[in-house]
Amino acid sequence: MNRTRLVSVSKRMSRHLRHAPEEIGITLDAAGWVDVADLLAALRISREELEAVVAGNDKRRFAFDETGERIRASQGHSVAVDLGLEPAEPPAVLYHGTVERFLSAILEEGLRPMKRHAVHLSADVETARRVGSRRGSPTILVVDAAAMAADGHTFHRSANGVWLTDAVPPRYLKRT
Ligand code: HQG
Repeated sequence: MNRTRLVSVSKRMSRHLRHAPEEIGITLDAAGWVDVADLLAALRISREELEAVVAGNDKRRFAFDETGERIRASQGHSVAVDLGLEPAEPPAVLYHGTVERFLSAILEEGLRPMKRHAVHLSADVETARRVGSRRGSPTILVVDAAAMAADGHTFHRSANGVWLTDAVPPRYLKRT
């Protein structure tokens, strides 16, 4: 499968496995899973193509279950799903890449999940920079995850290594 096709199928999968399953007539279960057979039929792709997209995806956005018969997005949903992740001890600091135009709101009200289920945080600056770059010249915020955890905030780590938390109040945020 060439790169253009790979990216295009991946984008369709992100859209339908995170935000709009009904657009292609599929239903996600409570944990976000869909039967592979249903997804293949809905996207009109083969199992080999699906496997190429899952394996070739730069962020490992999708994961099969242990049977290989179901698939889901590992994070990023706006539809109601409970990924069933165990709470995890975060590293002392995490990073969030955003853009200047959101900064005054963020520093005033903290990071909010906006349309997604959770605030997405990165374990390294490089990843946060890439996340921020999607919207323009990136600004990196440092999150005092150790203090948040000590204060009782819960963190989860998605299957593809993204750190998730409900919200980050402004007192835990610092500009780099
Ligand atoms: C901003 C991509 C104003 C926040 C990425 C961000 C990530 C606020 C935007 C994943 C705010 C939400 C998630 C507040 C947060 N006031 N703006 N209080 N709180 N924001 O896309 O973190 O490629 O929902 O800074 O790589 O950018 O899709 O979140 O700019 O991992 O797999 O509101 O999505 O992954 O945007 O990105 P998003 P995000 P995928």
